[in-house]
Formats: sequence, C-alpha cells, structure tokens
Amino acid sequence: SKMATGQLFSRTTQALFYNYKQLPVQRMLDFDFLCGRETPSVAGIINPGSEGFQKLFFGQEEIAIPVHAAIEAACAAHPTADVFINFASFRSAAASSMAALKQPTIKVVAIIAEGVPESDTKQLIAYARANNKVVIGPATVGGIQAGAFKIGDTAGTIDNIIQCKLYRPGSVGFVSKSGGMSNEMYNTVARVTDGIYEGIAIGGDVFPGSTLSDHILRFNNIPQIKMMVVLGELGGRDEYSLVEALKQGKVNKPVVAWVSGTCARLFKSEVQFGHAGAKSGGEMESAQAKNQALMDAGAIVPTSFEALESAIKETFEKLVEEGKVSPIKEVTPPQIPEDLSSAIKSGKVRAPTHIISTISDDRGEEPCYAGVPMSSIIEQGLGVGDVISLLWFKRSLPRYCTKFIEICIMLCADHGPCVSGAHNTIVTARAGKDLVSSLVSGLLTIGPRFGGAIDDAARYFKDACDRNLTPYEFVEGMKKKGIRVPGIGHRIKSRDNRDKRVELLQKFARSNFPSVKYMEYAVTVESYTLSKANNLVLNVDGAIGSLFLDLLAGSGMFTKQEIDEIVQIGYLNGLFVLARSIGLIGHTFDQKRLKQPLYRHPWEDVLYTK
Ligand code: Q5B
Repeated sequence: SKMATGQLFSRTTQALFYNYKQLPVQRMLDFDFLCGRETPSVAGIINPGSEGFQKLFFGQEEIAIPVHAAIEAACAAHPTADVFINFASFRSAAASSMAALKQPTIKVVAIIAEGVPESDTKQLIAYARANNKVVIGPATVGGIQAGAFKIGDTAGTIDNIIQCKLYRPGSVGFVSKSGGMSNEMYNTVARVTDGIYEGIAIGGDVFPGSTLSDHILRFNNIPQIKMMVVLGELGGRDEYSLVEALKQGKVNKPVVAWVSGTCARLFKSEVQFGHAGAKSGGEMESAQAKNQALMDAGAIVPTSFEALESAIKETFEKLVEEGKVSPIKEVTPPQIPEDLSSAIKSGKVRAPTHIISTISDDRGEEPCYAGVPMSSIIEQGLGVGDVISLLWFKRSLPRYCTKFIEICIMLCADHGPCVSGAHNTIVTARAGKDLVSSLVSGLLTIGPRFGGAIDDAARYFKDACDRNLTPYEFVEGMKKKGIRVPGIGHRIKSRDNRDKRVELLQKFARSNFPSVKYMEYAVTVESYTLSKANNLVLNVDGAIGSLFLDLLAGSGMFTKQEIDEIVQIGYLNGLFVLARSIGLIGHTFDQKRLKQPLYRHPWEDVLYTK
C-alpha cells in the first residue's frame, strides 16, 4: 500500500481539487513552477454543479484547468490523478471524501475542513484502512513533498516556501498535528539541516485520518529521509502509538520529538487549546507524560520547545559526521512572476489602461454622472433631461434646456404603429422574438429617411445659416448635389395638416430660448420648399435639429468648438433613438399582450411583376 511503501507523492503526482478556491490552487501551481515541474499538480477541479475551465497561471503562462461537476466524471477524465484535495465545508466534507475514497484512481484524500463530525471521520478511516488508502486530516493544511508536490495552502506564501527551501528535497521527514506550527517548523528545519523531504500536518481533530506514527513509519521506509521530526500536542493518545512503534524497534532513523502544551499544567482547570483534540485530559494525555514516554522509547526529546531547534541541529550534524547524509546540490528556483494587481499596488510597475471613460464613475459609494452623485440628482428633484445633459453633454444645463430635451423625448416617444420602426418591431414581436430583438429590429430602421435626419438637419441648416445662404441658394444647391434637405418633408404631414409636435417645440423655444435664429432660418427654408410641394414641411427631425443649434448657441454653456464637435459627431439622432425606444417597447408588449400570430404580408398587397 501507499502507506507501507512510503512515498505518497512525486514530481509527477497530480491532484483533483474539490470545491474550487482560487488562492490555494494558484499556490499549488506556483509551487510546481518553483520546483521546475513539467506538469501542473492540479489535473482537474471539481465544482459541484458547474463545468468548464478555470484559467490560472503556471509560471508566466496561463493554463486552463478543466472543471468537472462530479467526482466520478473528474476521476474518469483524469485517471492518473491519485490525490484528492477536499476544500469542502465541514458539512459536506465527509460525503465528498467518502465518494472520493471509493474511486479506484484515488489513493490519498486530504480533508481541509475543521469540524467534520467524529463519527463520519471514523467511517472514512475504516474505509481507507480496509482499502489501502490514505486520509490526511480533517482540520489540516495538508502536506508537502519538497521539490515535488504540495497540498493547497501548505507552507504559506511563495516567499516562505523559498525561505524554507521547499522547492528542493532535503533529508528530514516532518510530521505535526498543527498546520500553523508546521510552517514554523519548516523554517526551523531549513535553518539547521539540509531541509525538509516531506512534511505532513495530520490535523488537530481527536481522530485524525492518519496518525503521527503512520507517517513516521512511512518516512522510515523512504530512503531519502535520514531523520524525522515530530511535533505532537497535548490531548489524545496518538503519540503513544509512536511510542509503541519506537519500543518495538520499527523505527531505525533518529526521531526528534516534542509534544507542545506543557504550559497546560499552569492552569488550574482543564484547558482546551485551538484544536478539537488539544485538551488536557488525564495525566497520560498531558504534554509532559507524552514527552517522557517518547524519550523513554528512544526519541530525542529536548527539555523545552526552545531547545527543539538545537536538538534537530545536533541530530542532523551527527548524521553528517557519520556520513549518512550527502551534501545537497543547491539550486536557484526560478522567479515567480508577480501578479499585476499586487505589483501595481506596491508601486513596482505601471500598466497602461485599455479604456478611458469620462462620463460616469461607479467605483465610489454611489454612482456619479459627470461627477454628480446619484443622491444629489434625486435630492434636487432632477429629471431625465438633466441625466441626459450630464451623460451626453457632461454638464448641468439650465432648466429650460433640460425641459426642452424632455419635451423632445416625450414628443418623439411614438408615432403610431404604421411608421417604419414600429412596424418592424410589431412584425418581430409577432415572429415570437424577445423584447430586445423586437426593440432593435425597430431601432435599426432609424436613419436618413426615418427619424435619423436630426444630425444632418443640424449640419446643413447650421452651414447654410452661418454662410448666410438664402433659402433659394441652399435648397437649389442641395438639389444640384442630389441631396434631399434633411428635416424637410413628411409622408403624411403637409401645409394643411401641420405636425403638432413641430408646433409645440417651436412654441416652447420661442418663449424660453434666448434666440431661435437657426429655427427661424429653417422656417424660411420650409416656406421655400412648401412653394414646391405641399408636403415639404419642416418635420420633427428638422425642428429638433434646428432648435438644438439654438440651444447650443444660446445657452452660453458651449464653446464654438464644442458646438462644432457635437454637430460633427452627431449627438442629436440619439434623442430620437432614445425617445422612440419607449414606443417600440410599448408596441412589443402590446403585440405580446394581444397574442398576435406570425405576421405574413398579404399577396394582394404586393405587385408581382417581371
Ligand atoms: N422631396 C420624409 O418623402 C421623406 C424632399 C424633397 C427636397 C426634401 C422625405 C425625405 C428628408 C429626410 C427627413 C425625417 C422620406 C422625416 C420622421 C419621423 C416620423 C415619421 C412618420 C415619426 C418623405 C417626393 C418629391 C420628390 C422629392 C421631393 C421630398 N423630400 N426635396 N428635400 N427633404 N426627407 N426625414 O413623402 O421632383 O418628384 O423627384 O427624405 O427629414 O421620419 O411619422 O412617418 O415620428 O415617426 O416619401 O415623423 O421628405 O416623398 O420621397 O416621394 O418625394 O419631393 O425629391 O421630388 P415622401 P418622395 P420629385 S420625419
């Protein structure tokens, strides 16, 4: 079995990681890279209920690690992965660990959770024993084989791993109950010996899946391990199985041991330390008794925890003198690239951004539109016109301007079911499509002929008015170029059937705007075009286009260059797009509410011709 032959891990060991946590997996991969492993030690991730890939770094490169929804599927996909690292909570750790133990490919299960019911752990232990499998934990950080394989968060940060030289094997086998103390001991061992070969934290529960003596006996069979260090803990009788093994002569390598918790005697009543198993029970379970028994059985036991380091040092030096350890060939581990976020945070690097944004900021306590916090917009009782002026024009405009914007939105919100946009939306909704599809299919008709003539109207009226062209010069000049005057003409509106919307906009502007110069110019153009045909009225696009020029020029809120830029970029069709979306959404709901069937255009309404 794994336990009997000794080696649990190697440089090619791969694990399945249950219940994805980014940090421990990334730390495992960083360790792999540090050790010069060719394959990542995490073959797959199991995240109950989700599948796909998880992107992580392997050195400087990103790799995609497969994510499986179930343990069985993961084991089938990665038959050579024989370690199962279980990061499930204490509630589900036992069930998932048992499921893993039952997989033929899994040989070692490490259980990180603290608080797994003892009766469940006992079942796991019994099953593992009967099937020659190894359980590490529960309530453990895991373990590490230096230069080869690491479980989860074992040994902490990359800096600590480098400091403890865990990227290459030494000659010391280490086993402890506590994971936190094992980090401490990796440092100690690195200081006074040639380093760790393997380190295991068995966990602080009363019933650990594998015991101190299990691992010491295993270490005894690993030729590279020349000495062992054990860090026990008061409470429980685990250390006595080690005492037995020592007494029976089953261990022929030096064992340096210390059982912590000697201070418990200083307390009058029973003391419960951090671990479930670490409480001072009877005399037998005291640290003093266990230290004494270990010493009597032949372990090297110092007089205090402080003296542990020198005991390890002396034991190692003796092995060197006896020629039992050959000097380690030191290697320089590769540099692990630092994560961009932490490098930026520490001011080491700077990186160019890929996007600039100037209109809103969602990073603070509340979103801001052009620097104005949401709460202030609400407290001031501002409206959608103000929001548009902040997000589109990046400034707060006077009330008459924002009111004008709101009037544009209201007047253009809909114009019946027969216009291009509404028709498309209705047909799309009746084809069974969703809201967004129905909406955009209508929006896509907005353009030079329908609703999208506002910007061009503003461009041409501005140019003609600024150049003092007479309506005759302007209209005939356009005709020569073969361009229809944007903002002029309507399918149903005419001299005798005026567009009420145009009149309302003009009325509002005349009584609120400081100047309506551009609109008056458009009206003179209209007078001229009406002399040509009855329907060549100033339409809603032309009214908005010309009046917005007046707003921009008359409000005193925009420079000449800003006005040119607004007209050139073309902001104003946005008003129609935004407004008509309201109506198109309404038409979609209307058709759905009416449960209208698929639309088919009638044959009679098509001229079929050759
Ligand atoms: N003629 C709007 O045309 C329409 C002329 C012109 C010089 C012109 C047309 C046009 C410019 C674009 C524009 C916005 C296609 C319209 C809107 C929103 C809406 C819609 C709704 C809503 C209408 C007949 C004769 C021809 C033409 C000449 C026409 N327009 N000449 N400048 N602008 N306007 N769009 O009626 O000699 O016979 O060749 O393109 O501003 O979209 O309610 O429906 O809220 O939803 O189809 O209000 O005016 O006329 O194309 O048969 O032309 O007049 O050259 O002369 P019609 P056509 P000729 S508002």
